[in-house]
Formats: sequence, C-alpha cells, structure tokens
Amino acid sequence: MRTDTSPAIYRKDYTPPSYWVRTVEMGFDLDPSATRVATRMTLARNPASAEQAIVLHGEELELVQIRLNGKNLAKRDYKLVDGLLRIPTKAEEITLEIETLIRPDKNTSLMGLYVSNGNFFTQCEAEGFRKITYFPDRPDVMAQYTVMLRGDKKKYPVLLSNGNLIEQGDLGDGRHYALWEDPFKKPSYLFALVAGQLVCQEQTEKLKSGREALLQVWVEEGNLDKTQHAMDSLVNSIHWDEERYGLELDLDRFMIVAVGDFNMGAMENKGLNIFNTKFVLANPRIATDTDYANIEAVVGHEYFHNWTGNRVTCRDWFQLSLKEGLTVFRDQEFSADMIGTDSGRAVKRIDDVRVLRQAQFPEDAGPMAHPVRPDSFVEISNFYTVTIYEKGAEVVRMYQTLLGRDGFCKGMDLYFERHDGRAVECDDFRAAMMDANGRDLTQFERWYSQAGTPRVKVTTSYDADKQTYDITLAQSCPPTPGQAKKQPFHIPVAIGLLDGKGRDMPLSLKGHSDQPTTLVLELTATQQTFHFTNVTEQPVPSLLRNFSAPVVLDYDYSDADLAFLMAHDSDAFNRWEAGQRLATRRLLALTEAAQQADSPLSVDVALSASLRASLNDVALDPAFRETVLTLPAETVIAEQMEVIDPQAIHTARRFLRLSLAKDLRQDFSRVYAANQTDGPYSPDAASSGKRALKNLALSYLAELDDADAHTLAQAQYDSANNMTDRMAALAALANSQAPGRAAALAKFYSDFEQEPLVIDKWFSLQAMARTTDVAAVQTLMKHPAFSIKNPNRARSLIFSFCNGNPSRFHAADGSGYAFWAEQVIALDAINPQVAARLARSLDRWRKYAPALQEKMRAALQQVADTAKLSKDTREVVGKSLAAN
Ligand code: B3K
Ligand code: ZN
Repeated sequence: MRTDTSPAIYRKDYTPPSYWVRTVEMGFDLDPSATRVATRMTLARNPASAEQAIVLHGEELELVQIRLNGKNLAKRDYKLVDGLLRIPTKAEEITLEIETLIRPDKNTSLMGLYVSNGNFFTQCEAEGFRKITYFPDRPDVMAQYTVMLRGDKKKYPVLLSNGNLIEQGDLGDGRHYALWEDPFKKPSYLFALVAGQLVCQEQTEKLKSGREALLQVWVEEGNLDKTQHAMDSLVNSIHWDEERYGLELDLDRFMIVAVGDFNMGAMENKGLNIFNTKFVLANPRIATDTDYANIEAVVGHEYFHNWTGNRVTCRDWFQLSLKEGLTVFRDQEFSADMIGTDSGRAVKRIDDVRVLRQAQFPEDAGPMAHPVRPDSFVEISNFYTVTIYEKGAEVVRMYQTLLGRDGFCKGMDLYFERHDGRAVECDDFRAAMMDANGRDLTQFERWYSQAGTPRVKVTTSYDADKQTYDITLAQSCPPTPGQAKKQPFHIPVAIGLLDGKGRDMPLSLKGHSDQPTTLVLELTATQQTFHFTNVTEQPVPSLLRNFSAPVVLDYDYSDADLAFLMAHDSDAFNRWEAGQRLATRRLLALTEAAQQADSPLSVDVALSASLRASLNDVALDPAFRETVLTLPAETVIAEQMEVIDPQAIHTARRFLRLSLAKDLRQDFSRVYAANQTDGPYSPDAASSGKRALKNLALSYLAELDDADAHTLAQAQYDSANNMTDRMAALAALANSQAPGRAAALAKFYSDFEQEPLVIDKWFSLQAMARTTDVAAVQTLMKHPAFSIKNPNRARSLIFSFCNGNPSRFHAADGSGYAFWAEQVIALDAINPQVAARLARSLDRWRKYAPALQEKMRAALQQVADTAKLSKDTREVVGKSLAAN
C-alpha cells in the first residue's frame, strides 16, 4: 500500500491572507510552446494576518524573474517549496512583478492555460490560475485586472479577456494586441482569456435600466449555424434575473465562448463565460430536446453566477455550495419559468429530483459522503459534487419553502445589500434569510454541517368519532464517514389530505387560522405529532408535496392508496411519486424473484392498469405522462436494496418493461400515432413533451423486438427531421435484433462524421446498449474517432459504459472492473480531474455481493498501488478503500 497521500485541508484552519491584492496587470505573449506571462500587482498588508510574508501559489511554472518594488529578487530572497512561494516582508504597500513561462500545448489537464484545436483557453476554477503565474490563488483575494494579450495575427485573430476591450492594434511584426480591463474586482478563479480563430453571433440587448449591453457567442467557424439557441437562452436569462430578483447585468459586454476540450459543463468567468461545446451548439440536425433544455439551463446557470458567485463570492472553497447550490436553484427556477405551465413546472421538478435520487442519494450513502459545506478535502476538484450542487440547491429551495417566495426574495436583497463585492460564507447567506424575515433558522445550519440523507418515517391515525387525524413524523439520519451521530434537522414537510373522492380537504391545524389545502409542517425534533381537527372522513395523506425536503420518506401506503394518489393528487409531483412507489415495490419483488432461479417472474395487473390510465389520460400533458410511464432507474432500485444485485435488477426491470409492452401494446401504438410533431422542429416544451411521450411509446414497443417494432423504428429513423427522433429510433434499433441495426449505426456515423457532439452520442448509445460488453467497448476504443484525451469523447464511451450500463459493467467475471482500473490509470496520466470522476464509479463497492465486492476491491487496490497517481484520483480511491 502506498503512503504518499497528500494532506487534507481543514475548514477550521482558515486564516486570512497576509496581503490583499489591489490591482493586477498582466501581459501575455501567446505561444503554444512558450507563453511568457508578465504580471505586476499592487499589494497591501492585511492587518488581520500575523504572517510576515507574501504567500503565492504556483504550479508547473518556469519562474523567470521576480521584482519587489522595482528590485530584482535573488533566490535567497524567497522560498519556493511545494508550490508555495514565500517572500518575507512586513511592508505595507508593495509592487510585485513576476515573469513566468508556461507550455500550454503540453497542458493536458485542461487547467490553467491550454490549447484546444489550435486556440488558447483558460480554466482557473478552482486552482488553475496558479498554473499561469504565482499568485495568492484563493477566492477571498479579490483584485482588479487589466490584461494585455499579444499574439500572431493570423493564428490568433481574436483576443479576448474579462471586462471591456480598451484598445487593440497592430504590433507591426505579424502580431497584434488587445487590452482588456475588468471594472469589477474578482478572485483569480474568475480570470479568463481566449485567443484564436473564432467567429461570433452578436446582438445588443436593452437592460432594465435602459443601458445597452453587447452579447456575443463565439464559436469555431462552421458552427455559426448552431448559436441561436444559446443566444436566446442568454437573453432570457438576463431578463429573468431582472424580473425575479431585480438583478441587472453589470457589464457592457457579455461573451460566451465554446470549446471542444473542457473538463466540465461551463465556467462563469466574469464577462467571458467559457463553455463546453455540448452546452452551446444546437440546431435541429445535431441537438436533441434534452440538449436544448440543457443549454438553456447551463447558459442560465453561468449567467446567474454573475451575481451569485462573482459579485458575491466564496471566502474559501469549503463554501462552494454558497454559490453553486444557490445558482443551481436559480437555474432550476429559471427553466421552470421558461416552461411556464404548472404541469411543466412539475415535470422539471421531477427531473431534478430524479438526478438527486440517482446520483446524490448514493453519494450521501457512500465513502465520499460529505456535508453541503465540507469540513475537509484533499483536492477541491473532487468536491464539485452532486451534494454541493444538487443537494445544495435543495437546501436553498427549503428556505423558499419555509419563507415563501417573497420572504426568500427579501433574504436575497439583504444578502446583496450586505455582501456585494465580498467573499463570504454559507452562514452569511443563512443570516440574511433569517434577518430579512425575522425567523430563527439556527437549527437549519445542520443541513450544511451534517452529511447523509435523512429519513422521515410517517405514521397516521384517524379518529372517526372525534374527527381528528394525527400525523407523526420521526426523523433519523444514517452515519456517514466521520459523523456517527446526527442531530435532528429542520425539515419542511409539505402535506395535503385527500378525501374519498380524491379532493383536497381543507386542513385545520392548531396555530393556523386559514384552512389551506397544502400545509408545510416543520419537523425540528426527532419526533413530532401534528393534530388535525374537523377531518370528516378517513383521508389518504399526500406527503412531502413537491418534494419539499431532500429526504427519504417512509409511509406504509397500501397499493390501493398509491393507485388512488396516482389518479387524484392535486400535487402533480406526488401523483408521479405514487406511481414510482408502486413501480419500485414491484421491481424490488421482481428482483428478489429473479435472484431465485426457480421462482418465475409474474406480471402485475394492478400496476399496469394504473399506468394505462395515466398513459391514456389526455387531460395530462404528454411530458408528464412520459415521466409517469418511466420506471425507476436501475441505480435507484439498487439504492433500496440491502445488497445490490445488478443482474437481478436488470432482469426485473426488463421483465416489467416487456410485460407492460405486451399489456399496453394497443395503448402505446395509439399514443405513438397521436403524438407526432409534424412540421418544422421546435424545442418548445409542448412539442418536446409530445416527442418524449411518443419516443417512450416507441421504446416500450421496441421491447417486443418483433418485426412491427423494427419497422416502426426504422421508419422513424428514416423520416426523422430532428435529432431527438433520430436518436430515439437509433436507440430502439441498437437494443434490438432488427436486421437494419448495423446499417443504421453505420449510416448514422457517416451522416454525422463531421459533428463531434453527435459522434459522442453515437459512442454513448453503443456503450449503453444491452449487448455491449467490455470487449465491445475495447473495440470501439480502437475506432479512429475515439480519443481518450478529449473529455467529451472519454465520457461518451468509457463513462457511459461504467456508469450507464450496470448489468454489463458488473459482469460476474470482473472484466468491467479490470477495464475500469486500466482506464482510470490511463486517464490519470493525462487529466487527473477526469480520471478522479471515473474513479467514483466503484465507490459503492461495499453494497454488492461478496463475489463482486472482492473483484471491485482488487481493482480499486490496483489503482491505489499505481505509482505517480494524482492527488485527485488518490483521494477518491483512498476514501473508497478506507475502512468504513
Ligand atoms: N463553477 C464551474 C465549475 C468549475 C469546476 C472546477 N473543477 C461551473 C459552474 O458550476 O458553473
Ligand atoms: Zn455553477
């Protein structure tokens, strides 16, 4: 076992910086193999610090020279150890000049300054700026930047950085320059530069105050026909933030740039957002409805960061969810408002909760579990997690649930009033919410400090004589690494009661004068009972409406209750939820049966009747019907089992889908025909909802794998006028024995060879196909279009297989795990962040049957034993292997 682990960093060890940086002037001489970076900064001593030195971070830099107040420093004047440069001094005001040399063309980590397809890009969050120059690279050091870019005019005709373009011109030697000035002070992680051969779609937009802003979407030539949706999404985001929160764009110019090599989705650099092409480029030929929705969400998310993240930023990286949870909440609300209808909002909520359950609940139950505000980390890049983002967003949503929309807005106003231009903590946000509303939210802090998914157990009792109804809520939370015992959380539980006809009953609860039909019960103790009066008949409770808290709710519903809620609940989320509970029950029973070789799987008439009713209920939006008919994912079922058996879950889910396909065949055919979207493609919610329902019908019919299904899929493939329909048809063919299967896959490839984002889909679809085993993935890796260096491509094939094809990945012979180890190790040498993501695929290994567990542990150990592993990957495999 190797012991060269990097030390953990603790939140409690925070100390303020020894020097503040006031201004930063940077000059870049851009050259892929030797970029010269000259930085001049003015520093002021921070009286709150005891440290008598300037402390700067730096990684992979060639230090050319340092000058302090105009004087060259010799080696003996400073100490350079382990990426920290310390210059002893007590001076109040200092001018520091540093020159470094960097090699962007050798930078495969995609952090700092790097080259993608011949152009220059940066990624500085969280700690990439230190790969550009020596700097106090921490978010609480905020400074004003002026940036001079110089480079070859032909190779790099476009030179961009944050803020406003002050000046540009020719340097006479085939090179040119551009001078940028960002009027707002910012932390180094928001610095950006882009240089290269790019073109843009632009327009001016009038802001609420009447000011005009220039909006630009920059892409490689040839992609200008794919920028309109991103531009529309940006315009909508700008106006939404003005309307909902009174927040106006503070810059005269706002740029989005798309890059094909990018570690994550996008980055909110001040005024110069850099995006993965996946979240910018769209037209009907290449993008699906989901792509269109994702682009809207990510453009919104990065734009909203301009206030929540940039104007008010994080004091330290432990506070990451301060900006991320809040900004995800804002983008969720934005997307919901863009759909506009109640039913559309419910579908959006369902989608968000699905992500939480499929990804965050498992994280919260595994070795990487951490609070929304972690107490320690080894590598901060590993903490850009579903807990920080999605659970963080749920925590923010709970403020709104507890305080109401207006109360929440008041809290936001106070937050900006107090903290604009500062780097603050999660506690400051909570304090603003409390103070603006005169509410005590002290206990609410536990949502930030305690990891794990709370469980709320509900019991009820009805007294017909007294006409009272008692709801008892009891909470608990399982232990997580480093936190054995938990204190009770402050949990908002929204509830309603349905009468025998399925109507909402008015709720009489002591302390509430009005009689609403939905009430938010506040559970703060370990156990509490709420007494309802004037309850004229035995109700069916609708619990945790709209998923009012990120918890697991247990209540002993009968199957009949669930079918009833599915048919009647006025809360659309809970209608869906009732169906999911029913389906989960069946799937768990089928999984158990599948584990017993001699127990045949049996069909469930009641579930199929309920699903049929929803499928055919034309009063419901197609998008909603699609969510009801989609069975819980294999990973969601897995989390409900004591010991995960991926093969049995897979067999059970396939069996249920096939029985439903047989049972509801006529219905699916009818729905398929009734939900065609003729005419030109539009990604609006109504049309995409119809397509979603139609393609769900297609996928069920495809389960039958008969000639009719093959013909239907092939016909849809041949006539599709958009990528959503084309992909759905291709998926149906790829998972079937259709004679046209291979031809369709080949045609798809040759039709879209020039579109990298579509080729990603082609890899991904095959990686997740039922017949794809490790050998098939390895064959695909030899395809000329495959490259492990491009994160999107690596994700499309390797990640899709390891995370999206559980029954093949968890093959009994352990071949999936051996493949995983090989790929983690290969990726780690190229790009630690991407490798560490893949490393997460085995972190639930202790939940599996012993035979699988042993093979997973061996694969994890193989990675852990690798010499020269990045601290990113080492932290993940180390924590996975650690005794629990
Ligand atoms: N803030 C960035 C994420 C940066 C990830 C660094 N490893 C994107 C976002 O959340 O908007
Ligand atoms: Zn973000």
